Amino acid sequence: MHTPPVSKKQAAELDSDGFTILPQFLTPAEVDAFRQRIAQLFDEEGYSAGSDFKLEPGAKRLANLVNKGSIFQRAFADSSVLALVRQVLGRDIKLSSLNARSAIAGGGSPQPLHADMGAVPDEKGYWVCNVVWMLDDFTEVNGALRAVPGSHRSGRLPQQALADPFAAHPGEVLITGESGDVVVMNAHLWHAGTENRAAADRLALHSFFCRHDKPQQQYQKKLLAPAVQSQLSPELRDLLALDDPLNDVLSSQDVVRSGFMK
Ligand SMILES: O=C(O)CCC(=O)C(=O)O
Repeated sequence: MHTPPVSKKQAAELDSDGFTILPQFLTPAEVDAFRQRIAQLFDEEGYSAGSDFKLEPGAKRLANLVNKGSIFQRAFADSSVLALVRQVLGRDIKLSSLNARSAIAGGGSPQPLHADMGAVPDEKGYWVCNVVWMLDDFTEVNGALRAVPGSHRSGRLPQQALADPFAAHPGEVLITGESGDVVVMNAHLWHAGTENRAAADRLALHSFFCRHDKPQQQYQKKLLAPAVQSQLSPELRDLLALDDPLNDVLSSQDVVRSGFMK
């Protein structure tokens, strides 16, 4: 597995701005392999794609990807990415969910500024961190992420602090990049997928992590088939919290949480 090193500057940006971009972190071959498997899954799942989590207007989604191919381990078990996630959340982390999201060309429905899970930091600090794996270029017109640098330190949610979370924010930046780039983001950062005004859909994978003492967005132990679970290494089982009684208590109530989708 090709894992480019992360610089001190990138690590510092994650602290100060709330996100950092890892350029060309995936090889073109890795991007192609992800795209092929995701296209196959969209075909297989048809209209029900994404309904195992939530449907979102303006986007096609796939959920529960750990269960849908070992290829997706690349997107949640990378040592450099995990080091950055631990920089945000502390040592004890787990995967909260692994999903794909394709902003539909001309699909309208931009997202409001939000923090994932509607999460605000608690007395122990940050507890959500998201990693966005660009499988298409993110351009100014095709639904790139917008984010308000530093807002992860506000201790508030956009829906509490802003009159209109859909409106442009004076401090926001557009996070553009190339297919193969990866964005590691403190998910308390106020962020949103923008409208895709281009001619083609725009695809990304989201590996979403949380602190060990919080519920998973998608309870992996329940969602992963026994045959998938039995193939996982001890390290991956640990990341998925498959043998963690605390996680069973926290995550087993079927409450599906997003930052903004009802
Ligand atoms: O795919 C993207 O551009 C990110 C979307 C996002 O922020 C989300 O679904 O929470």
